[in-house]
Amino acid sequence: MEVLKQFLEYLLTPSTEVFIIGALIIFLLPVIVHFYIVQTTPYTSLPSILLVGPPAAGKTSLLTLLERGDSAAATHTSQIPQSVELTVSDDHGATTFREAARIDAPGSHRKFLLVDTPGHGKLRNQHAMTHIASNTLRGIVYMVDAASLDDGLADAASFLYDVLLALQKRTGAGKTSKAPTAIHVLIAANKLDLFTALPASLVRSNLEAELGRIRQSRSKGLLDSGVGVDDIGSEEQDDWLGQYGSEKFSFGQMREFDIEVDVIGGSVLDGKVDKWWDWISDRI
Ligand SMILES: Nc1nc2c(ncn2[C@@H]2O[C@H](COP(=O)(O)OP(=O)(O)OP(=O)(O)O)[C@@H](O)[C@H]2O)c(=O)[nH]1
Ligand SMILES: [Mg+2]
Repeated sequence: MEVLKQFLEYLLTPSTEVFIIGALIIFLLPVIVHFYIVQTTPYTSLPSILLVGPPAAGKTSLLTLLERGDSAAATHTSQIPQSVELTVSDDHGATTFREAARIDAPGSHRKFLLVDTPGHGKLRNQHAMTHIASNTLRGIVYMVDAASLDDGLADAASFLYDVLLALQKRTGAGKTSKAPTAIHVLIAANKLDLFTALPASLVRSNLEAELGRIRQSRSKGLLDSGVGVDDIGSEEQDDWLGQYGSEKFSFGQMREFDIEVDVIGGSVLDGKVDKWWDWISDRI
């Protein structure tokens, strides 16, 4: 009892030590509580949609259009990836991107990240591949310029081949343990406002044909060396896109790897991007 009384007396007598200890508690407690809360809440990262494709397809234009909700702004060649946080409404199809850009009240809607990557040959693989490996990825929008596909077909298809093969390997790798979520790919045929633009169905068939040719030439070294299809090891099979040994390539072959490919036309310039937006909303 005596000890307690003395201690209380000591506390209540004004002194420098007591003052300093009191001040420390007052200032440090909020900081400690803050770090405690941050540590215990699980880190939640937003689902993401990756925007890839050859240079000047209109990726950055689409990003700015969706971000602002009105007209697209002028863009220039991207050198670094750029991402914006966007919002989709919970009742799918009910909200256009214009309405979604104005949602600010909390309610039945979800946020996601749209990641724009540079299309330049020297930069694109590194950026695209890091994002494909990320486990927040929900979908890939592969944008092509449908008006210049005749000239750009080889380039557009070879990058698409790399992206699809990376996805195929990602699914394959998960077979042993927990399978990663299926990733859907949207081939956005942009610039349909131009009269030279190919319709989505032709963009699809041209890309499929070119992907088939690329697959053939990448495996040519093997086939020419005289080994039969049966003798080829599993390593070579792993680098084959789609159904192994098939003659023609079609996007339907990717279903075996849980990859669904859709081709939808549109135009960023005319603001005709609602079908793409609906596709994105369905993935979030
Ligand atoms: N006619 C037409 N032009 C468009 C459309 N969308 C984009 N463009 C133009 O295409 C050019 C390239 O657009 P960007 O958005 O910079 O292309 P990008 O895919 O980001 O290109 P990189 O950053 O180099 O990979 C710009 O001059 C745009 O104005 C469209 O729907 N129609
Ligand atoms: Mg860009």
